[in-house]
Amino acid sequence: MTPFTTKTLEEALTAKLMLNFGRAPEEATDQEMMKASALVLRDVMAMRGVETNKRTRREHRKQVHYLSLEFLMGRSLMKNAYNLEVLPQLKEALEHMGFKAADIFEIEPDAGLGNGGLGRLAACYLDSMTTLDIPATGYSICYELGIFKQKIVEGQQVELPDDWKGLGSAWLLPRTEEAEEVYFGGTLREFWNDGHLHIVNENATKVLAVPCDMVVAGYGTDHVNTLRLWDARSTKPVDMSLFSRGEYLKAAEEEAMAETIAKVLYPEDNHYEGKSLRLKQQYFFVSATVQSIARKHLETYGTLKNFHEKNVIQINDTHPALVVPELMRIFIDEAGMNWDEAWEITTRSVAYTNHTVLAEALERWPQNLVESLLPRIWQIIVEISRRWQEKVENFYHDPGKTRAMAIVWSGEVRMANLCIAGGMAVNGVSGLHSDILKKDVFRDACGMEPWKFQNVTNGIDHRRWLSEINPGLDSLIRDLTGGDDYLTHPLALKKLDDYAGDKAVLARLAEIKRQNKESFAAYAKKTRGVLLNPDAIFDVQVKRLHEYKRQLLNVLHIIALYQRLQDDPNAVTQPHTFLFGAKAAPGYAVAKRIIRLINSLADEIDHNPICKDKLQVVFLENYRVSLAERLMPASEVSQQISTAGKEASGTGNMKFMMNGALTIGTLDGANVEMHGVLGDENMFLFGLHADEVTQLKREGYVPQRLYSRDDTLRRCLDALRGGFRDGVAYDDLYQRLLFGAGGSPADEYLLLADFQAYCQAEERMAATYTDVEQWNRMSLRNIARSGIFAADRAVAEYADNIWHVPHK
Ligand code: 26W
Repeated sequence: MTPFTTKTLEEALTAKLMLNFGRAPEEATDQEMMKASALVLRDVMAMRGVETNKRTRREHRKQVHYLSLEFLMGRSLMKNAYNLEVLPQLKEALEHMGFKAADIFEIEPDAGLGNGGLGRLAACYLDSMTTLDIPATGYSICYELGIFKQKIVEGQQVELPDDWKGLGSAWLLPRTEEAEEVYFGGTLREFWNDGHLHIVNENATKVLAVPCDMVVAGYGTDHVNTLRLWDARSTKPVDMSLFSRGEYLKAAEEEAMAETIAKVLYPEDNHYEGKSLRLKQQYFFVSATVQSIARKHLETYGTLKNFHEKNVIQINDTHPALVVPELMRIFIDEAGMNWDEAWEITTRSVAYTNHTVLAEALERWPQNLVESLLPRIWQIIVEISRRWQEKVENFYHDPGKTRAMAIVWSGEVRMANLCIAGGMAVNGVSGLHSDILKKDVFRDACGMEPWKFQNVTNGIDHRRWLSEINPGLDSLIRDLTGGDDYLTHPLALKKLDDYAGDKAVLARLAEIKRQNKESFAAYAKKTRGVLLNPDAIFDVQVKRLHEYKRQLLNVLHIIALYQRLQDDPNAVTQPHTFLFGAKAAPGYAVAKRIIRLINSLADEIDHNPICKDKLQVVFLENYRVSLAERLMPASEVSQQISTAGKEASGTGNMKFMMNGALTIGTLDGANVEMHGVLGDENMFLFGLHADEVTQLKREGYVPQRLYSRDDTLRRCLDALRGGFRDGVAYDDLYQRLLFGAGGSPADEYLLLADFQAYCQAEERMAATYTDVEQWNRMSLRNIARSGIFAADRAVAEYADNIWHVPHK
């Protein structure tokens, strides 16, 4: 039901401007208008939230709690207006009141509370859980600074703080009355009372966790959910009078801790650092969350004994793994349960999603750190570990397996094993990834408890990533499928397949892409001063910068193309623009070098007249959700070229596909499922398969052999080594590929092994592009078959197979 007409919305905005900012519409700034719009929509959602909560309590509905250290929400104004079905009214009201709607949407900062895939997935799932009427809450930290802003200065990445809360906080509702206290450090004192052993934590540092709630609207429903972001505060301001009582230092410590905990999101993606502040963040948000869930449960049911029947806690990778001992602590220390009962309830409440198989991303906390920071939690982990180990020994009688499955081992706490032991389900995020978990990474655990291991292939919010950001395509789909049914039934996109032979439809699809390319080019020109040629293929690789994602392989191919063009200026007839966007973790030196290389190459090509209107490379600064929203509709080629077996799923791949881009990819992650629905004929597959990668490494991979054997490759690598016109040499990258460096083997990610196959795939792609009709047909089929990659499907699978909650 639409909550507003244009007129009533205008009235609400006017009232909001006057009440909150003391302004009449004609005096208000864009910022004030953006805030007023957010507040008006927030009011509607908050009212619906009251109803949703009442119903959940009244009907004793089971609730999902989605815990993630990252929620990469991006912007919310257009999204919420879309979901509330008032987007046209909002645009009209803004224009009528003398504002440019596009400008109002544009000034909203991205809520960048995440790094990449894992964080964006959490945001998409929140939308689907709400749309499917599942009572669900997301939990994370209200970071003061989100993912850093990236500037490119002289070709290199510079990180700037992302102070998003000024305008971004318009969506947040602080709830001081629901604050929780979280305890760090201190010493344990045990005593017996009433026949029970009691444990109290003395001299602990106390931090107050204050929820800042962000209400989330679903589409086509009045159901709303909440994203609860915990802010850290000290319980009381430091008081000099405490000095005489010797409590001053404690108070100062509490204040310092409170100020740092929620300060900044860790910008490492797929790389574990082991910093104590990160562990504090994890426990802070886990403890506050579990206490808050338990408190509400007790209010409704008066007991925690049925906790698992009414709650399920989904943990997004191992980062919130401390929920397992924290639940045990609350059940035992606060509710007085015995170990077995507490364990039974815990292990029936928690489920764990794994998002990476990279060894360097697996969390292993030093035992000393856990012990000193979280003494009671440590005791509980030790007992969990002891019992688990006993179970493993009794099952396998094999010391090798005992070691592999151990939770506490040689001075470390292995968080993945803790999650497997303490949870009812473990899932990977694509078919291939889940198989690798079962057969390799968690083989022994799967052998003992096979029923726990599942697959849920990732999905994306297709309302945001198609309908909202690509209105041209949205209206074509509505015309062809007879309405907006696809918004809630994404498989309805399949109907598009019937038009694969319809020239008029294909022409219209081409025209939509053309328009989107032109508007992206206009945006790039306005904001970055880069001139993009809309006649060129828009060939895009956007994702975090990581060696396994092989941006460097893309670069090697571009160098080869560039060299071919120098030999023969007529070698390239179809203009080709390669677009990159990627943030590198600030401490990841190699990734930063690759960014610089891309910029060096872009500059070289830019200055060579032979390349004019033929070849162009552009590095898009500060890749983020809102930039992706502009880019996806304009993209024609999607680069998904990770070393097979390394990318758990990928979700960017799905966004491109839904917007009609064709994929050049390896059989990795969800590309495998894409291939399953598209077949060889609708994508450009290349390269080694996951098992071939393993085998090649086992046999001993010698990239130098490829270097000496392959002239094109050798010439490419030599050019890379010497660098380009800016005088920066890339001998370091050359050395890494041919000889290895810093402990990593030569060409760890097999770029050289896949180089020829990749070049051939690029050639097949370029040849297909010249057959305009064929290209558009393939594009249409990609859109038609992308329905299974909707987050609605993924969330429904979680609900049916893991959470056991009903849904729409
Ligand atoms: C502890 C440091 C750290 C930080 C983040 C380790 C690991 C991570 C994430 C798990 C990395 C991540 O975002 N993984 C991505 O998750 C996506 C959603 O499932 C997948 O689509 C990507 O393939 C995977 O790389």
